Amino acid sequence: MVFESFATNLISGGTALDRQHIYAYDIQGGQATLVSIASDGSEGNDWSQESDVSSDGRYVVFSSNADNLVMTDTNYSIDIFLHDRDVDQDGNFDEVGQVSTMRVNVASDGTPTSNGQSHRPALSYDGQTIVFESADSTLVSGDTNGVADVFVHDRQSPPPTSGADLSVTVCCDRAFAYTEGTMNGAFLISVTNQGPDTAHNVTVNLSGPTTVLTPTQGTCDPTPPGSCNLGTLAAQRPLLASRSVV
Ligand SMILES: [Ca+2]
Ligand SMILES: [Ca+2]
Ligand SMILES: [Ca+2]
Repeated sequence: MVFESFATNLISGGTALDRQHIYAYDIQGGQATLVSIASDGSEGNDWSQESDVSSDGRYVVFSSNADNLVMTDTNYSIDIFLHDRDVDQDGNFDEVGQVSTMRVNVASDGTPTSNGQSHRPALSYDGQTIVFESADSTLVSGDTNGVADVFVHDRQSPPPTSGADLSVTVCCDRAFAYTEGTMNGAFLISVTNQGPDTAHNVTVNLSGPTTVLTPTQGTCDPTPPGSCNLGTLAAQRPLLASRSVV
C-alpha cells in the first residue's frame, strides 16, 4: 500500500522530511519506504500527494510540487510522477541505483508541456496506464474548452528518449584465447545511459559465435548472433551483461 504523511520518523536517514511525502508500506515486512524521490534517491524538495500503486507494489504514481524529481522540471507547477521501485526487475524493491522517477503528464510525443496543474493520478492494475486530471490545455491538440479534463497516459507506448544517451563498451574481463581458430573466453558488455532521461526498451544486438549471455537485468536470446532486451535503463545508470563464448 502507499500513503502520504508529514511524519518525520517513518524512515531513518532522511534529511528534509519536514514536508508531505509518499511512502510505500510493506504490510508483511512492516517497513515504510520513501518513494517521493528522484531516480538518484534525492528526496522531493516540496510536497507530494495523491498516490496510487500497482498491484505488485512496483510502480507508485503521485502528484508533486517538487521540481527536483526529474532533471528538467522548470514549469513551477504540480506534475504527475511515476516511480519505478525495481528498474532491474529482480524482485528486490528500492535498491540504490535501481529505481527511477519519470514525469507522466506529457504530450503523446513525450514533450513535457505545461500551462496548468495536474492532479489526482490513478494507476492501472499492471502499472502501465495512468489516468489523471489536468488543467493543461497543451497535452492534446484541440483542448479549447478552458477547463480541466481527464487524460490517460499509456506506458505501452513509451515516449521518445531524446534525453537518453547510451554508450556501449565491450571488454575482456578475463583472459581469452584463440585455440585452433576458435575463441574462448568471457566478455563484459557495459551499457551506460549518460543522459538525463530514462531509456526504454534497451536492446543490444550481438554478432559472433554461440554464446552464453547473462544480463544483470532483462533477458537475452543466445541464439547466434544473440541479442538482449535489457528493458528500462534509468538516467545516469550503467548495467552489465557478461558474454561467455563457448
Ligand atoms: Ca513541476
Ligand atoms: Ca531491484
Ligand atoms: Ca481542457
